[in-house]
Amino acid sequence: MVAASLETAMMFKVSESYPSRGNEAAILSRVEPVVPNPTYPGPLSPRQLDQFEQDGFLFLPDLFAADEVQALYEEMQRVRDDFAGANRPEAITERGSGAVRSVFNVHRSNAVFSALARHPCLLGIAQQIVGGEVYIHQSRINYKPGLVGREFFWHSDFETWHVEDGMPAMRAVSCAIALTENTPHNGPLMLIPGSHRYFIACAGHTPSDHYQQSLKKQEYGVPDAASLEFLTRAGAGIAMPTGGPGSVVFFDCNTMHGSNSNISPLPRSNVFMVYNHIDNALGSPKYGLAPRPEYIAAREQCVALTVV
Ligand code: 6CS
Ligand code: FE
Repeated sequence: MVAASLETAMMFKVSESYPSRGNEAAILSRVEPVVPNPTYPGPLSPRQLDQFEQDGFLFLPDLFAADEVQALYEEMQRVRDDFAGANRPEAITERGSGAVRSVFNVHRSNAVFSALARHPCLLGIAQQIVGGEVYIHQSRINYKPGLVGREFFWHSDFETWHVEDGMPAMRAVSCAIALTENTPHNGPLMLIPGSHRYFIACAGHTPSDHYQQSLKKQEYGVPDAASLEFLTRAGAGIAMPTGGPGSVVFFDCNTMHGSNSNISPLPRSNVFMVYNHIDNALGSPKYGLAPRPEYIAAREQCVALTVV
């Protein structure tokens, strides 16, 4: 067993670090495998798993039935109404309008979204992709309201989670569940296929308490123009999976993604769950940064999830 655990440790020998937030931008190679154990049991077919491994994301239209999503949609409205004007830290408001932009930590604060985190469709696929037991690193509802929902500039989530949360390795996967129509007009998620194979080191030293700005408008930990052009040309351009409520995008923690502002009158509301391998728990943030709050990056009671 020692050999096996040593082999696993070597397989996930994380490079000294994925340096970032220094003086220079750089394009580095990914260390970890994208799908470490393709034989790990789960709902995805071999072809779907290959597609995820290749592109760094997988779009599953209609993963949830309409009545299931309706319940999530109604709960999402209740959460927003509860948090609107409550001045609670988990609720992030939009620049300018003050509308609710995001509510974090819903997997812990809300029974409906806590059950969603353990839904067999989501949890089973997440375990299959990362190749083991998982816990929730972060959950959030991004409301992107009509007319005032602002953009999320291009970024790799892992770049932020590695530097600001001390996430050791690329062993996490996000899923975005559409709670409203995601159309080409209301600021849907855009991803760069193949970008997950490169780590883009970003220039610029991280301000303290950066999350207080970055969750509204991220300006540090964002890729430079040359790196974005490289990724877009190296891959298949930019993908923009659109679909109705209940469609889901699973994307690797390091896939470059972003979304435009929503100038349509219709909301683009999604709930995000981030599943982290149970052996990839957060360590110390890099460069002496203070740990971010628990509602953004879970450190306590991070136990393996079981399906509901
Ligand atoms: O800083 C974070 O953890 C958040 N920021 C973005 C833009 N995406 C991931 C996550 O929600
Ligand atoms: Fe993100």
